[in-house]
Amino acid sequence: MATNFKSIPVIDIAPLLAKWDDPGMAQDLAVGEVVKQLDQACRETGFFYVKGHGVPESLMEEVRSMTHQFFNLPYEEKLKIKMTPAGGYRGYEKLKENITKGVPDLLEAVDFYKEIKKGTYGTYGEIMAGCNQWPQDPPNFKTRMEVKIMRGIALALGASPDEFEGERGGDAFWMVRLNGYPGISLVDGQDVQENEIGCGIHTDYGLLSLINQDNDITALEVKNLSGEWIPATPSPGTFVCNIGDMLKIWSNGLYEATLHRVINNSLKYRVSVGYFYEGNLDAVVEPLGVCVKKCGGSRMNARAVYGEHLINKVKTNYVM
Ligand SMILES: O=C(O)CCC(=O)C(=O)O
Ligand SMILES: [Fe+2]
Repeated sequence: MATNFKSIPVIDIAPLLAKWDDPGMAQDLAVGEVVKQLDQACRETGFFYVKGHGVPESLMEEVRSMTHQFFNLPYEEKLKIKMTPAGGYRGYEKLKENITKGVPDLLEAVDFYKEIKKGTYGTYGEIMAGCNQWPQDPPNFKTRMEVKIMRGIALALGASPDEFEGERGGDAFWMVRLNGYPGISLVDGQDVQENEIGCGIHTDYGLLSLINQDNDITALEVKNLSGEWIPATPSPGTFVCNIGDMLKIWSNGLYEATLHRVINNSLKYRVSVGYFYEGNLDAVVEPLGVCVKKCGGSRMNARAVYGEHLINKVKTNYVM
């Protein structure tokens, strides 16, 4: 349940990363301290910053800088990797092609998903099959981020560290998205007004999202219980993490998939790079027994198959 949080907590996850595959991790005191903080953040805010993650700041900066370079290219160049439904929704979407609840977003983006072949994962594989379209320019674009925080979150829920692996998330249908938000300046000869929505109000779809955002612009905002928008002010060297819809169900509603939006009211172009750690495409998502028990036996009325949830979203997310 989200609360009236006024700020977003910062969690140093270094002790968790040091022990993430240690059979004794659940008994380790330092890991326990991280797990406690994760639990509190997931319950109260649904958002937190992580530091001590081991990804060098220079690499985070390089990823953002390449993203700026890509969005800076002429439109024709970006169109070379245009996203199409036939290509499994992978590639470049131009400004206002992405819509949230029917309203176009002042956003351009490039989407990557785990690559899958047609014929795998039944109907979900029919729609989401495809290879990623990596830009030729800038070179050395391909990069990866790793996620181990879910093991800490599993412990925080009182489950075993590998609860979200195997048939739940062991073959995660991950997504990477490069987001580009023009500032309040001329876009294609047209003025961008203040408060134009870069990314409309939404929750993320899967387990856990990690956002690497530009250091100098505050644009991401998170909604608290009384409806106030709390800024996720950049904190250099950290990733912003947030809970997705599937984790809300798996946790029986103990953890919140908090609403958020992006408004870039600065003069400068802003980028963010999101890594979305999702369930398996065919994962059946229902409240975990341990979480139902924590809620005194009351079970939230929700069930999903991750692929179905995702496909319902991608089919209505674009005007092309
Ligand atoms: O640009 C951001 O900071 C966040 C974007 C976002 O919420 C998303 O891609 O789901
Ligand atoms: Fe989001």
